[in-house]
Amino acid sequence: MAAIQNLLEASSLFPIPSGLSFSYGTAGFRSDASVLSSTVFRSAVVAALRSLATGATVGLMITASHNPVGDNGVKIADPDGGMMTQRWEPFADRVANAPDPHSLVQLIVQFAEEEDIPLGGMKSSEILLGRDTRPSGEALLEDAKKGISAVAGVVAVDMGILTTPQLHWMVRSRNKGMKASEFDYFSQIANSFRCLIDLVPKELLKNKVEGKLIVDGANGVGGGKLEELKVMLTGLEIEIRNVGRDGGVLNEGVGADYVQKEKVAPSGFGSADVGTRCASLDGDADRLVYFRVLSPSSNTIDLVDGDKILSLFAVFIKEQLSILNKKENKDIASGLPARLGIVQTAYANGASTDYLKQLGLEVVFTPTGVKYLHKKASEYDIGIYFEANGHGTVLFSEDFISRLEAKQKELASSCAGSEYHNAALRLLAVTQLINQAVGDALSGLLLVEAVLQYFGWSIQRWSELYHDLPSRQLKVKVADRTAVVTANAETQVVKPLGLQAVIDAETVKHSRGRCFIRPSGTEDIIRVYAEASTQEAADSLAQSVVQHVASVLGSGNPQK
Ligand code: 16G
Ligand code: MG
Repeated sequence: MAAIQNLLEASSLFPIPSGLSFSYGTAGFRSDASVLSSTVFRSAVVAALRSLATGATVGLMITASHNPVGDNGVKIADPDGGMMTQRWEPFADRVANAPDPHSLVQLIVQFAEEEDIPLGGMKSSEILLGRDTRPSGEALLEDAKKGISAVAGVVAVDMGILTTPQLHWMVRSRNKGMKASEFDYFSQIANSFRCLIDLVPKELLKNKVEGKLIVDGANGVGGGKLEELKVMLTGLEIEIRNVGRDGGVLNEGVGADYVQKEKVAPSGFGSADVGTRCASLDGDADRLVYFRVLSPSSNTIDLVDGDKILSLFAVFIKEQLSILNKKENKDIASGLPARLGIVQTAYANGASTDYLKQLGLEVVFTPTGVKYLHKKASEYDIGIYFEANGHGTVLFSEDFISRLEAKQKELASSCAGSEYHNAALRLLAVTQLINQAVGDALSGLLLVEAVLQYFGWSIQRWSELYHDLPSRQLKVKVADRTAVVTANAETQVVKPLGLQAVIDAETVKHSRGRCFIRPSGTEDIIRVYAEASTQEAADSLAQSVVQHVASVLGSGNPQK
């Protein structure tokens, strides 16, 4: 069959590098860019098959997020704009590692049969391609195009340089039959931001949030995109640094990952910025953290991480819902009942979880990785999820959005301009502003800014919602990270047997102690997280657990 022959010939131009094995991992394939050609080609084949299988547009993004500039990676976005279904991950792994073109094609033919995918049929579908600003991206994107054209009936649409969340947004919009260009993305979030600012209660305008926001673009794709978006924004003063044009290196001493892990100001920020509200994006702009430089003589910061962004959003949304559901609200025949769920991982600071529970919110936990949090959050009418590292968003169910729209219309005719009507309009604006496909630093940043203006809060006031418990994260190099198996959203070690009891015995020695270990999904290491009432106690708990892990699993030294 011509289609098979075509695939065979195309893949023979992309031999896999010897001695390496690739794994789809927490967020797609990632590696040194120089060895990724065949992986990108083959991932594009997988994306093409996914598109044929679903009969819908699929996305393929070339990025390695916060990794060093020499790395690159590739991940696939499903038709709903979320991560590729986990069910297909083992297939993606087998495709990436098939030793030669013949076994590759055999694998694909067999999978296509099992999944009823029309190879070589008349069906036609498309893949949206995007890449970040990495120098290796351009060539890898060409490899992806070859992978797509090797599958009959599928076409590649090159969307150019994008943030990861922009591409996910475009895939989702395209499949919903909505406008999906970059201009549409910018317009939608700029307009909904404007709408939220216009809805700030007049009496609160006097508390106007002081001063400008300074954003660290990680020398990645986000800074330049924010510059474009900024032109369309009113009601916000932003200065953008580390845009990647002045010799700064991607993710080197800059970016959300660096700021969150090291708890220091990124390069380009210093004494002149003390007290100012600052934000940091990661290399592909799907993570966001805020911070405030504390002292003119050092680069220490007050970190306002994903947990606090989540808390800010939760307080705001809860307030809008309680306005709509006020008992004395005679203007509405019925309120707007909504199941609001908060999704965190074990990395969430214990103080944030306590705070959210004190607000009466339902808090649930999943393993690390956006795909797990996103899935859980989608089970609610409104699901807010964030990892402490700044990945997160707010999801609204279709059913809730249609009830909200109906309520808005009802209120517009009965009590336009009332607080009830405004609360409905605010929630509707949030559904438009915040990226429904995936966590998005740019839209997240605008929602933070709108909510701060709504409450009239400075970054300091926001940060004081609760005080983080001191914590420490360490990593241990081990011979085989898969030897560690966890359960209960990574809070319990199931294998090796006995290790959890040892961790428990160490943990109870410390007031407010909490500790867990997990194999990293992106590096060949075991991560150790400890929390306690003092920094010394958190450090000592982490250290002692590192020692136990090393002695059970045979390893080198703990690393920060
Ligand atoms: C990836 C994940 C992130 C997770 C991190 C954990 C996505 C888009 N990104 O960056 O959610 O927090 O991996 O890394 O899913 P680790 O497994 O090495 O600790
Ligand atoms: Mg990222």
